[in-house]
Amino acid sequence: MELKYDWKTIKEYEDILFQEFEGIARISINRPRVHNAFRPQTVNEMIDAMHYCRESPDVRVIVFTGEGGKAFCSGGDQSVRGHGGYVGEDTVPRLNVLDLQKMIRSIPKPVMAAVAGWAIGGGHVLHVVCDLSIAAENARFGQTGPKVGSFDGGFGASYLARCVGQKKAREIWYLCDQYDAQEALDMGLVNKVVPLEGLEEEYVSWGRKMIKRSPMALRMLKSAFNAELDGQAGIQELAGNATLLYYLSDEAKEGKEAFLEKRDPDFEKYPKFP
Ligand code: S0N
Repeated sequence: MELKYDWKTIKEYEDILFQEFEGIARISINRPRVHNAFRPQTVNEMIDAMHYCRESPDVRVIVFTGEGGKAFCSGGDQSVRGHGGYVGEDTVPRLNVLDLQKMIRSIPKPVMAAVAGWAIGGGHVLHVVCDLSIAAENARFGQTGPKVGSFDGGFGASYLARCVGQKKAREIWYLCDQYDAQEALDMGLVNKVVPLEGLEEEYVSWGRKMIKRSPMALRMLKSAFNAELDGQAGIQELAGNATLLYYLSDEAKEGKEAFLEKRDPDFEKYPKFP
């Protein structure tokens, strides 16, 4: 599908497009022949793009999507599924999509999924772990694990259950049924449904809105939402952000300066809040 906005390529890859427009990074799986199934290389490319997104102050919001309008992602490429994982050129079986899931969750910037067509299996989990999901009217969602001999017992089960509730999450996994965009909206699996032709405009509009919001407030909120669910790893993220804010304060700087000047720190002059 022709894009409406003037997206500039950040870096060329084989399996994905990685583009930028007005501070929005667009990571799009470009394997439409297999409904954008991912092989280890696809995932490695997305991980590389996410490293860029994390480091670049110019990237404020990320959107994951898929080329072709018929699929967001159909999960792990079954044709390269080997003994113990998905096999790439190095012949090593991997489940590297789990690393990507963690990156999506921990990057301190909002990540959206823009789902047109199929979001199935590991491709479904990919949209689930994003902060926000916008679906085109042709989107179809589902897990296939127990049908094709796999399962995702991590975010794919527990975070899905947090989104749609335990009963519905168990139904999705146990039955391997497919759900249309309206059903997904009704069960809280996606934030909004729009016509396919309006999907790009919608996620750009959401991106523009979030770019106007305080980056630090969004960062703190994301880690706060994660902390409630992610145990010690979640608390570590939230606490890391608290440390970042503390480092910005004069009180924290006094500690460092006193050490370098070989004197006792004077913390008395800093405000004591009730
Ligand atoms: C998406 C479906 C329902 C679409 O059906 P439709 O429209 O009838 O199209 P098809 O004719 O089936 O597909 C068109 C072409 O695309 C190929 N294709 C589609 N999906 C895949 C795929 N996942 N891998 C490889 N090829 C795919 C078709 O073969 C067809 O090609 P041609 O024309 O040449 O025959 C339907 O396509 C479908 O059901 N697809 C499979 C969905 C699926 O089961 N995905 C895998 C699910 N599992 C995972 O994703 C695991 C992810 C993972 O890495 C993981 C993570 C955490 C923990 C564990 C795991 C784990 O691997 O176990």
